[in-house]
Amino acid sequence: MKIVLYYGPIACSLVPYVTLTEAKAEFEVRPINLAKRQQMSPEYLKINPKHKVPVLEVDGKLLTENVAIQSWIAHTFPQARLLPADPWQELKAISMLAWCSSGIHPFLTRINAPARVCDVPGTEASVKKLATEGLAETFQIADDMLAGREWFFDHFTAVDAHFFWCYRRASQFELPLAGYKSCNAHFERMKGRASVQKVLAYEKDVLAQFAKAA
Ligand SMILES: N[C@@H](CCC(=O)N[C@@H](CS)C(=O)NCC(=O)O)C(=O)O
Repeated sequence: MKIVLYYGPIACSLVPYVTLTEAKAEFEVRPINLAKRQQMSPEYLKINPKHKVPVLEVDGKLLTENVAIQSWIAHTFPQARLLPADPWQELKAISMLAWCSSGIHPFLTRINAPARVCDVPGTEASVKKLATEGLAETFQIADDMLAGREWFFDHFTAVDAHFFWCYRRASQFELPLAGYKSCNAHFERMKGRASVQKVLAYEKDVLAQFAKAA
């Protein structure tokens, strides 16, 4: 089986990189330079007309959306236990993945690119403020969920990888995160995993390659 991951540094394609690594899958990575708008190139639009990373290619078949990609990885490599075994708990985990994708990620996008939401001059600060408030609410919910626990479920799952990316992205915007004690402990725990250390080192290399090519 040939697995290819279309990956952009900093972006949420970090999540399948982590879970594929946790699953000990062999995979090739094709870096996409989002800063240079490579996702809008005619070649990439054939791969994903939604011009997003991640895309997972499996024996020539293309899969988009982290929720689906995480489910595929978890079901293809069951020994990695990336989703809980109990069917109800598995659905709870998929619900959490969907929340990361559609409940948390959009606030990060608004903070990163407020003009994508509203291009009326002078509204940028307001878009960011509202998104920051929305994000704070999601982090409080996550903080309550993580209180007294190591992981969102009773062992590490894909949900931990997805939430880690959300939290890391928020930390890059220098938002006030100190109060989320359990999220911060989870963040540090995640940084201790070999899979996360691997992707962060890889991200550094790719960013250096992109800078050299610029
Ligand atoms: N719902 C998608 C979101 C993917 C997404 O928004 N990716 C961003 C990077 S984090 C992207 O590729 N943006 C480029 C663009 O919008 O042109 C998922 O969960 O996979």
